[in-house]
Amino acid sequence: WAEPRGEGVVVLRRLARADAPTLLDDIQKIARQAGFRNMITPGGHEMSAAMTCAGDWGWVTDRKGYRYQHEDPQTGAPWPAIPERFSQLAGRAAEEAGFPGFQPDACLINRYEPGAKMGLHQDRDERDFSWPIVSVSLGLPIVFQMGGPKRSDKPERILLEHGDVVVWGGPARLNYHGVLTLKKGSHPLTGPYRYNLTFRKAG
Ligand code: MD3
Ligand code: FE
Repeated sequence: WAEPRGEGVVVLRRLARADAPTLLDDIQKIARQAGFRNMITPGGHEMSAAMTCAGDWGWVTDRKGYRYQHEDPQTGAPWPAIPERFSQLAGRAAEEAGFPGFQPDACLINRYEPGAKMGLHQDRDERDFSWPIVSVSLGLPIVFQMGGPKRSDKPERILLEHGDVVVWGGPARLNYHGVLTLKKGSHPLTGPYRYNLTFRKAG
């Protein structure tokens, strides 16, 4: 079911649940080519979420800054392609939220283990903020923090569970957001992990 949560945010509860096993197989295939790694922020801190990417553009961070690039810095090879099933799901979710024709060219894949988190931040390295970001949560649940356009706006907490898909567009596109620390648990499909896919139009 679809739950509007303020301007520009649509939560599609469980939309990806039926597809989850194949999505997770695809994630493992991507990770065999472009492995999960804990990247370093420009400030010199290691991110606690491990990441990899698929698509024409992949998001990277190192001491030099944040950017999108065509190649995996770990191998120099192009990022793996976005699997057809991923694009179909992202397009369907965006359409349900009022963004027909969404064709993402970047898919960031985050893997959280117990203790991993992501502090409040904005996603602003993409070229065109008129396209939404679509996120898909798989595995263990996590508490998501949805803030506003200013860092000081008090975030609202939303529990994101296995199969939940959220579309962030329009006025919510540049909102601050993050996730609290993942609690220990065991999910039948992902074991100790939570995976998050985010689909973007980066180029
Ligand atoms: C709201 N990931 O990869 S997904 C990220 O759960 C990121 O891994 C989190 O933030 C995660 O950048 C949150 C939900 C999300 C993603 C992008 C957004 C919410 C957003 C962009 C704008 C506003
Ligand atoms: Fe983000």
